[in-house]
Amino acid sequence: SVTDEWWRSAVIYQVYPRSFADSDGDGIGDLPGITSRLPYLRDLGVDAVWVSPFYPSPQADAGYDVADYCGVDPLFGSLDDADELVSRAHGLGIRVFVDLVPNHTSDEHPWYRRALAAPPGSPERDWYVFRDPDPEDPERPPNNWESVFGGRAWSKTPDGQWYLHLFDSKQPDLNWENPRVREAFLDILRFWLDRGVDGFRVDVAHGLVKAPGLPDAETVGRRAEEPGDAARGEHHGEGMSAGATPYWDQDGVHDVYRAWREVLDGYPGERAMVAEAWVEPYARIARYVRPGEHHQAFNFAFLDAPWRAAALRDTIAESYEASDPMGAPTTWVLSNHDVIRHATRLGLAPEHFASQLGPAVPAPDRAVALRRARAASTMMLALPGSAYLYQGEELGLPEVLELDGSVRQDPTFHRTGGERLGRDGCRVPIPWEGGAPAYGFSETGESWLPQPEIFGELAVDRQTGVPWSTLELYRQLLAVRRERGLGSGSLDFVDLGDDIVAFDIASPAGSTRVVLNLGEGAWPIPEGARVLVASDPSIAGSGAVAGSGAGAGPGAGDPRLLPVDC
Ligand code: ISL
Repeated sequence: SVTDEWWRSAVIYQVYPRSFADSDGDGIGDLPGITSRLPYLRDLGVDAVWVSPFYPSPQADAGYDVADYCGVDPLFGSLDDADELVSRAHGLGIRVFVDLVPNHTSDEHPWYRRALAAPPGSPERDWYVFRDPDPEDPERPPNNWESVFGGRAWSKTPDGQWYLHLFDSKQPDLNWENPRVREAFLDILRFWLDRGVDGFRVDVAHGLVKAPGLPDAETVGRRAEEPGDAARGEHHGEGMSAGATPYWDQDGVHDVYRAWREVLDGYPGERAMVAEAWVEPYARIARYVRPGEHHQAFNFAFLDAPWRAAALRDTIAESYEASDPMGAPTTWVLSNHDVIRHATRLGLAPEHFASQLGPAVPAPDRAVALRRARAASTMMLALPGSAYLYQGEELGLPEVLELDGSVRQDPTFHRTGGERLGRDGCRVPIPWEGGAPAYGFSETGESWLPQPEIFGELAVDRQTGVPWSTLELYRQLLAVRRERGLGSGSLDFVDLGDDIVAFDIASPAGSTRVVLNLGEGAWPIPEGARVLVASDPSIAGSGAVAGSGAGAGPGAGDPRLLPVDC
């Protein structure tokens, strides 16, 4: 339903177009595929979808290399298909965010082609970050910056100048000092807002503006190479915090977002934007969300939090504390298209959590990881604030770790010669029907990445209507969240012992207790309480949803979480 500031408590579902549903049988998902599955998302109970990039692109980074911000890649359909998606979604009460990629374009974008064709020093080149090489050595780049995907952040052009790319060499960084770049993006915002989209997910929002003079990044003081640091260092290391890195989180970037916010506010219907800013500490993110800028920013704190009660409690408490000055509640994220799916991650040792971009990850015990993932999701969807879901997490899909190098497409894998595994394992196409070719992803049986057999068991049709399936758990969670007003409630921790994360949420619908038990013992169900939903049948038994659930005993070590109606 359309309420004031809907985004404050919204559940927003990320669709990764190439892997969601394929309508034309080429093995790559597309916009008509998404549209055909919108009723599924309505039944799941989400408020909005965020659709990852579907613009014309050479697909060097799965569409995060945009060659035209105002079009649709034929791979995914047409502009008419985009319009149809938005209008059908709206008809079902689902809002739509598109993904805006302002830090860089594709090297096949006409702006970049024009820049390359023009001489050094020309206005055309000024759209990007071109620089002469190190004066002492033309073979050395202008500074020591490194690409997030591995290797240096500069590549040489045929005329001897170098261009900056914080990501792949096919993703040249735009020059946000150039007012023409700024104007161009205001037009892009208007283009999509005019077509009816409800807002934007802003890619690499902490990038864009670079420190004047492009000074070397300080390498001293960065943590030494602990396991998992390869990835962690990119977005969680000291190097990222408080403006210390000359290419992240510069003060000047906020002017950009203030101008964008004015554009959004000029449209009816509470359009919104969410910042993807990998910045630490989390309090620093408040600067992206203060009034007049983004409505939300992703809170990635759960992606790092080890499976320990104290760590989870701290993560929640710190997130609320940090979001206080934001003027908006926090968001919650357990999975997305860049990280290890939480139905695998939560079974790994913490040093592997951030190693999506790191070397091979050992396969965890799937049952343990899934049980934890279901408990974590139950907790997340009960937390006040806005929650982001990544397609397939509602099926309990694991990360696919065993993909052969020959099918991997993430530039990270290729840029590092396979040293970093990359992100393909969380991007394997969604299984819709357990018995169909490509598990219903595509009628022809084509799939751009091979799906493992376990995907057949986890297919949507295999879980629909099945008690205790992960899909039914998510449906219940979203229903309970809505009925109990959890997303907009207020939270108070309850002390039920060291191994239990427990809190009460007060809302106009009443008080709801949420319990995540990581220990061995039982926890007391408050007098007169009724278990509304539980992540684990071994704990609440058949009474978990409607019965009394009294005396529900724990399975040894079973993590579990039961919102309880008090
Ligand atoms: O993937 C990461 C960690 O697992 C990050 O370093 C990620 O590259 C970074 O957070 C930015 O991500 C976004 O921009 C990238 C794109 O590859 C990602 O898919 C996108 O989410 C470049 O556009």
